[in-house]
Amino acid sequence: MRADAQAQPNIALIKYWGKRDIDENLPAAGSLSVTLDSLWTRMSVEFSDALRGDELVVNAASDEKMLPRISACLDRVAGTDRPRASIESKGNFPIAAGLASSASAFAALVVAASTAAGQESNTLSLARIAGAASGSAARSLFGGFVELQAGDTNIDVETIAEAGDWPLTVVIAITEEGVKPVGSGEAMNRSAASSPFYSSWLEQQPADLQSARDAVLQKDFARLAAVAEHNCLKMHSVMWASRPPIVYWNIATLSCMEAVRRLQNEGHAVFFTIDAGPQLKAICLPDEARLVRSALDNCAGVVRTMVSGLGAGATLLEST
Ligand code: 2P0
Repeated sequence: MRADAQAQPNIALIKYWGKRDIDENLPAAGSLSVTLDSLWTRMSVEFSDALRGDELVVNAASDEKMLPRISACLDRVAGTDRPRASIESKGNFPIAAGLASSASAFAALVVAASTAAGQESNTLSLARIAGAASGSAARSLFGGFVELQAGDTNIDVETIAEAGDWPLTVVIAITEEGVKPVGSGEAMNRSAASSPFYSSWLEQQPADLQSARDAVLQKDFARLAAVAEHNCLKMHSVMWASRPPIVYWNIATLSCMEAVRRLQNEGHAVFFTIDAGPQLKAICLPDEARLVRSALDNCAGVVRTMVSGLGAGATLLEST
């Protein structure tokens, strides 16, 4: 009746930004990401008839705000007539700051909850349940390079290359530890409703996805860098042109972009991506990681940096 699972966040190189169906939380287009290995969220789920309601503790503090989304996800895993659950979550990186904490949280949650409910579920069906709670969470069920395809009524998710096939390094520059001003779900719905660039963004997603997929399969770093940066900047352009505008960057985010550009101009294999928050993620070949980290550490406004390789999908740690 109790199970613990761990998942790592993922960083999208081709972004998910926009929903086909808000109620079912179905993405409007596909996306492609890398799953990390050194950032993690651990979730423990225990079902008990003795509880009067679900209880959630995040990093040792009770969390009422997140609880309804967690409860709804547990209902999808174990049915609405399930026993109430005690859920405990721990992580080693900032929450709701554009570091995909909801991806690793819901990926770990569905693995822990399905095991605690005595189910033997396959990874794709768990990814679909996690995706209904948080679109990007579907990708954290899988390791390495992960592609999500958006169908009319469902998603498909798979690893297209293992972490060990092409071991890239991700250097994360944290420029602000606080919670982001606008949640990504609300921000993407605002983009869809008001940005004049939204329809072109969606139209171009299949071509970007194909280009990134080919680059990964051919281990063509320059091609992946070009399409991933372009895709990231298009997503932020959609946001900037929304009404009211959505600007997640701060001055340090831009300093980090400039630092990456300088390294590129010197011939180093590195590119950047930025999500729904002010942190910059630099993706590089492992040999370049020390140099990239030191360049980002030296940018004004960078609070700290974190380094991660690519890792596995969500895994069960323990069950009793
Ligand atoms: C991504 N992001 O592909 C994109 C890029 C942020 C920027 O997926 O509304 O928390 O819960 O489905 O998964 C973050 O959005 O959104 C996200 P919901 P989610 O990683």
